[in-house]
Amino acid sequence: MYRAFIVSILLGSVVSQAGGAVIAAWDFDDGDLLVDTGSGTLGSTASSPGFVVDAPGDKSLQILSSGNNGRSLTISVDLSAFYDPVMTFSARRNATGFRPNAVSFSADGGLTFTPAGTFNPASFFSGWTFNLDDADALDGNPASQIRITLAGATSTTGSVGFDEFAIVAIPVPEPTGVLLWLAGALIALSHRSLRTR
Ligand SMILES: [Ca+2]
Ligand SMILES: [Ca+2]
Repeated sequence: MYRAFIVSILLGSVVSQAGGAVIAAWDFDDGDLLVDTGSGTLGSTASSPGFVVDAPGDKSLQILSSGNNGRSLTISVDLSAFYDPVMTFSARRNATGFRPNAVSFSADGGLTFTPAGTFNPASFFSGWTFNLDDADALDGNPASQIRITLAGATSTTGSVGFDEFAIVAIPVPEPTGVLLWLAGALIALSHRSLRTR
């Protein structure tokens, strides 16, 4: 059931994101929070985020300890030429690790946040998708932020791991393209009205 649910939400996002572009992505394989594909920033208020080697050449981000309950990861992206953003990532937790973790978004550069759901990671890495296509305030917004707030760790060895963060969104059509289309439509309309006279 659990697996089927994750697969179905992933498929749903693929369908709705036809034509989407990767705005920013992080694989953490280089052991830092700097963006690895596209442009954007990933900030952390958690104390000492670490990087775990999962396989040769593959690292993931790890945050440890109930002391980080309430701390957050915040992605900032410029969506001035994009709309309908989707965030995908993999996450896992250990037995005393963080859950539930909350996703929220900000359309004003981080002054205010709107809740967008929660997730409970499994003990193994599995994929999560948060489709923010209803968050219309992010469409075309250069000060868009998406935040994960950690909660529920019950020991100093409680952990959560993240990998393969991506923000995908749909490019806004080029203004010149829209203007050309409008001009063409107007010409076609005027021809038609001339012909019907
Ligand atoms: Ca990785
Ligand atoms: Ca990096």
